[in-house]
Amino acid sequence: MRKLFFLMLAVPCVAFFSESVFAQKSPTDVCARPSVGTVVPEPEDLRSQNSVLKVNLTVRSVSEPSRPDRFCYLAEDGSESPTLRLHPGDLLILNLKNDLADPSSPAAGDAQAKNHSATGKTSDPCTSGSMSLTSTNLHFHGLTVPASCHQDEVLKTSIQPGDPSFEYRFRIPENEPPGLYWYHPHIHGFSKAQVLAGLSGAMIIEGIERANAEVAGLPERVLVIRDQDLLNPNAPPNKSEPVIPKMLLDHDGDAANNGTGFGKPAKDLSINFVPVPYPDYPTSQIKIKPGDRQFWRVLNASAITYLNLAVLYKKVPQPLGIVALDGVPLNSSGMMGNYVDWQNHIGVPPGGRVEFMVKGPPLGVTGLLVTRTVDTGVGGENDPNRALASIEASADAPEPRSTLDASPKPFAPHVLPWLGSVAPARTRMLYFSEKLLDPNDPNSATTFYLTVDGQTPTPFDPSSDVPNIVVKQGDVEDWIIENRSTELHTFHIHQTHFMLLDLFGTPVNEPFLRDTINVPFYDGKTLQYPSVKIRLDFRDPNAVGTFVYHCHLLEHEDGGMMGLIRVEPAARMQTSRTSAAAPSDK
Ligand SMILES: [Cu+2]
Repeated sequence: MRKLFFLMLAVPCVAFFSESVFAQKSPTDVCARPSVGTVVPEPEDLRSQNSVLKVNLTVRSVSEPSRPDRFCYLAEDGSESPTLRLHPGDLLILNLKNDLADPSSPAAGDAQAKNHSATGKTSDPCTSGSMSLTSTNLHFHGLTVPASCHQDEVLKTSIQPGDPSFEYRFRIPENEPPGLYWYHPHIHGFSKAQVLAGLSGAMIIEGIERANAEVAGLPERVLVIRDQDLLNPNAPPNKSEPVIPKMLLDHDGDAANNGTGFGKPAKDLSINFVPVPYPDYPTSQIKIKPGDRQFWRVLNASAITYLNLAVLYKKVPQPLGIVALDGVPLNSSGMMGNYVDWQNHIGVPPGGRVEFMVKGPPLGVTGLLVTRTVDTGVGGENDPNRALASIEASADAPEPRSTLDASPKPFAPHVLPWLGSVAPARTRMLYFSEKLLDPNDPNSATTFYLTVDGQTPTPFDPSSDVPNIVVKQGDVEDWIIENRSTELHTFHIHQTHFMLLDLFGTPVNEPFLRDTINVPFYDGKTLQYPSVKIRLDFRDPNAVGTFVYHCHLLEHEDGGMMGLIRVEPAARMQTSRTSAAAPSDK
């Protein structure tokens, strides 16, 4: 009840918010962002034509005094972070130009670019591996496309300022599930800074109405929720908050979780770039026709913020009909008919996506899209209750730009047996852990580990080519992932999806797929560490290659909470097995 009490107060708070404090006017148009309190804009849609989507994106940045740095993906039409829309089987050709300048030294980017051309030497972006705040690359989160250069390779691929435009070119697999995916940089050590500053965009594989006819004909709305450094870091919490929050900082320098659901958040949130800043959270606006049924496709593109979304009308949580998680329809096992999971709140970890049906409020009622608090553990960041958008019903509200096909042709049934029915080739154990530089100082620097049981905990080493795990393409594996730290982590693996089997050792009934999963924090009391057990699918030949699994809290990933996996072609595995160096592949 206490949570709802706060949310009731969130709307009146808008009246107290002072224009001058939150003024967003920028002296420059580079990476321009909408103002606080404005209508949530729809990202521009770039759609494939004749089975090809050709996109030119430029990565730019701007640094201004007393504002968080802004980085952006700029399309040729001037739009930022467009939504890339393709069908299974379509070809994506994305040319990425790096125009980044180092925010800590405004001229540095230019200087670097000049050096580059002056020496005439450009390192090959495919093999450079040179990663800095001004290097960039792209990860296509959720897609099962090969981890090779110009496709979805992030270990060596690094594009520098001054490099010519870099071409990403791959075909969306015919069997890629329809749903919400996303693109973002994956520069080791700098992912958090780049994503916090705004580098992320949605990608939609079309045809979800062909997978689940319940959403056929619905207007669709893409909502990208990002986090950013606090606009008002020194402001005290709003007086309406019912508890006095602790103002402690955690070892990462963010507001520490105080477990109350209130207080200063570690980061501000924005929704389609409309900021909703602490401490008053003046809401952005979503306009909708009264009672209109819509399909909302929500991406948590935050670097470190967990979401727990709810829609409230007259303070009552509304039913949200979940159709897909992490880009995969919930009914993709083929055994569930037009399954819809009705919930009144939905947790979305950093990197996760949720796609659900929601009905607009009746005329005269203004609803709220909120995120409820997430308890991230004593070592975690504070993710308090806060409003994101007001949902305003009006008869003349414009329809969203895009509507799903009203009479879809169903997809052909899957060729491969459902993952849940395949026996795993082996079971592995991994664990998240953290180590303080000074065990007696909780605010000292932390090293982050994601370790295969039996190996020595080591932060991810980008210069090492030795995989922690070697898998044979065609296999299905079960992994148990423990959390031995006092904060929540989100496991993510590239190139494939997985199914959740157990939580805390108790089986769960989840006949669907994810690509991010929370692993609950250790509270120091239980006899066993919290764990999840997942079943991973390495049957797709596109998964062959070397790629990563990691925590999707980007400061953890940047800090070393990442491991290397090599998926070997089914045939080669037989001959190279004796020489395989991977310690885990016993
Ligand atoms: Cu983590």
